[in-house]
Amino acid sequence: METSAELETGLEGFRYWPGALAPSDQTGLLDQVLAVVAQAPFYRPETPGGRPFSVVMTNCGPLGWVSDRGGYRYQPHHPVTGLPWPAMPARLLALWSGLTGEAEPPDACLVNLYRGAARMGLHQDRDEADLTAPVLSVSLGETAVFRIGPAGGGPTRSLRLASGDVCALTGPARLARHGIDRVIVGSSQLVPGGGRLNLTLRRAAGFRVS
Ligand code: MD6
Ligand code: FE
Repeated sequence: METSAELETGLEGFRYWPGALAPSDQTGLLDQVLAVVAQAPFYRPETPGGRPFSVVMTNCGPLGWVSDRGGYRYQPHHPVTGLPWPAMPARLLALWSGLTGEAEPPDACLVNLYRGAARMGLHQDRDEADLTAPVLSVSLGETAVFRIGPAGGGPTRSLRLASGDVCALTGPARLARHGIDRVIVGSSQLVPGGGRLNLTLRRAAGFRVS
């Protein structure tokens, strides 16, 4: 049977759990993410073409996604501090196993912070070694206008991702094109200083990293 998210987007394998995190779970997760940020501060990456991203980023887990003039890749250390990424918070590991049912834990979590006019252009997540494992996305703070469409191009649909919503790209939707058109400033007070946090959990390496 198709889920409502699949019906809305026409994308088999796109999963959406609105309100997956109750308010107390959101603050519990936020505390764990702020502890990550204290160890691994946000920084502003550049595209391979040398343009700064409008979002700032950090990571947790054994591997982190980075972008610079050398390209896109996963690496075990923060590009500015040189330190290993902090451990993946327990709440994220539990969410991954509970919602995806995957036997293997995620080995990378990219943390994006959107403030003001920050956005994310349409892209595919394809830097992971094994493109059969899902990518799970958790939203905290201000509501985002998310856009998603088929891997091969074609019509896109827009969906609002609010604080506590979780979605996943699985199976045939794993390479769907998606991005964030904008964030609705002032729609949540959860994140200190305002904004939206997005956490994307992945299996980046084709083998276990620890
Ligand atoms: C964001 N999300 O929500 C950007 N990637 O800020 C993503 O790029 C994303 O939502 C892979 C799977 C789900 C996602
Ligand atoms: Fe993505």
